[in-house]
Parts: sequence; C-alpha cells; structure tokens
Amino acid sequence: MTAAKEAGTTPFQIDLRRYLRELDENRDLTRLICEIADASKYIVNSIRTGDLGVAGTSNLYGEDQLALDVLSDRIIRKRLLHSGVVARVASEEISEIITISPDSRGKYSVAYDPLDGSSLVDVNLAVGTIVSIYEGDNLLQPGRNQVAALYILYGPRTTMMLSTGNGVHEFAMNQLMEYNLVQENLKLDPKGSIYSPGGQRNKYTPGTEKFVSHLEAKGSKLRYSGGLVPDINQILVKGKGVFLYPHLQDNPNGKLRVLYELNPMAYLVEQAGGAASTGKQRILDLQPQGIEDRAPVFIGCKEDVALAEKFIAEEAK
Ligand code: FDP
Repeated sequence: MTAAKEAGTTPFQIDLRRYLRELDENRDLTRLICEIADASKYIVNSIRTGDLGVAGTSNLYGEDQLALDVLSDRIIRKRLLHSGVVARVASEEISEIITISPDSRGKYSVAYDPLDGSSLVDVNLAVGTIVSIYEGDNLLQPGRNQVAALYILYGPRTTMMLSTGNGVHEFAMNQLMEYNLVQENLKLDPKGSIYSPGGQRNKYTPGTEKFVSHLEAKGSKLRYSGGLVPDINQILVKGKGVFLYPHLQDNPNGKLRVLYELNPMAYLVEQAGGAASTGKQRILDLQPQGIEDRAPVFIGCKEDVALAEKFIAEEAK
C-alpha cells in the first residue's frame, strides 16, 4: 500500500516531511532532503526577481558563472553546512570537494548542481537544481551507491522529483512554499514516443545518427528545451521518451557531468523502470576519476536505450 493510501488522505494533503516519515526513512536523511527543499524556496525567489548578470567568475569547466549560479550555490551550501548531517559536498560551481565534518559516521555526502541550465534564465525557460546523496564521505564512487537523488524544477510551477530507493515520487510547491505529494511511483513505458537530442547533429557518430533517424522514422516527437531538468522531467511525467547527449566526433565524453547530472538522473530514471547508459555501459556503474568527469548519455525508456546501445555497438564493428 502507498504511503498516501495508508494515511487515508488524498495525495495532495501529504507534505514532504510527513511522506518521508511514513516511508520510514532515516531521520537524518529526511532532515537533509527537507533542508534542500527549504533552500529551494530562496532559489525560486532569486530566479523570479534576482540579478540576471554574470558574476565575473568561472566554474571548474571554464564556464562563466551567473550571479544566480553563485547565489544558488551559496544558498544550498549554507543549508548543508548547518544541517549537522553532512560530511562532504561537491558543487558544480566550486572546484573541489569541501569537507564539512571530518567524522563521517552516520553522515551523508552530497553532490549538487545548484542551477542547472542557467543559460536559459535570461530567456525565461525552465531550470533546475539536481542533487545526489551518498552515505559516508566518498563522493567518487559509482552512482549505484546513491541512497537518494532528487531534482527541483523551477518552471511555471516548482516541483520536486525524489527517490530514496523506493520508487520515484513527484511533489509540488504550494502557496505556502511547502512541497506536497502529487504522484507516487512514476513508471516509464518500455518504449517512448518523444526524444530530446542534445549536441550538434552533424557531429553525431554513425550509431547515434542511426538511432535518432530510427526514432524519427517511427514518428517520435522532438522535445528539447536545452535544460536537462525540464527535459528529463517531461520524460518521467509523460512516462515515455529518451534524452541523449551523446559522444560527438570531436568530443568523446559529451557534455554532461557524471557526479552532478548523470548519476542523480540515472538513479531517478532507473527507479521509474527506465535505463541510463553511456551507449556502452550503465551510467550508475561508472567509477568516477574526478569531480569533473563527463560522459555521454542515453537515458529514458528501457527499449529505446537498449536500441541506442545496439546501434553504437554496431558502429564499432
Ligand atoms: P547549461 O549549459 O545551460 O547549464 O549541463 C548543462 C546543460 O545546460 C543542461 O542542462 C542541458 O541539457 C545541456 O547543458 C544543454 O547543452 P546544449 O546547449 O549543448 O544543448
């Protein structure tokens, strides 16, 4: 029975903290997730009304940071710092792992992208926060060891997609800025009918080109916003589709970051019955070498991802 049904209420009446309590989640993990949820209230406000300019600094990847990137990072980091349950953090906006508590017993480590897709803020498209959570202090371990992952989508509504390893559940921020359960146990169909293709098409390798041509030939609809969070959210909520940011002819690792983007998204999509692959191996089995690692990705409905892997294996022959 679902937590919503056990409580004898409609899903809309269950808030995030209560939901996690009813799922019998660890109290410290619940605290950590609720701290991130609280931080997101301030990020929403910053996005709505904040400075859209550049910060004059760059991140680990040499990309210009927006004032909003830096602010969102500070908002989350401060919460994690004072939560009392975090050992280490890594943020896409900072260039090193920060140790918060040298004693990691019973604590968590968190990798996060405070404002993914921030190049879309000035054109007023949706952006998001992505979070990956591990027990202990090791952030350089395969994503299959995550104990929770979530993203928050700042769109016309603010929603959160969360998994603690018991399915993936959607919450929405209400007028009091609290998250209430919208739906539990989202599931992906085996095959999708939408596709979100990142990277320049004229740089695709033959296997990826064949995959995308196949999707088009079967009538899949193109849905690419340029923001990973809204693009994955569309696939999860509609229950059908595949997102790719593949290896390119001049860039074998694609664009997206393993720690901050791929691992948490792969965890959520697998929890919904989907798959996530580099084209050659499962994303969640990658052993990160550093916080800056990138990898190609094909993520979404299982049969679509398997087909991409098949075409890519054939291109190697
Ligand atoms: P952004 O650079 O705007 O932060 O990882 C970053 C990301 O956006 C993803 O959100 C998005 O899926 C991807 O890059 C878009 O890249 P392209 O501009 O190359 O399509």
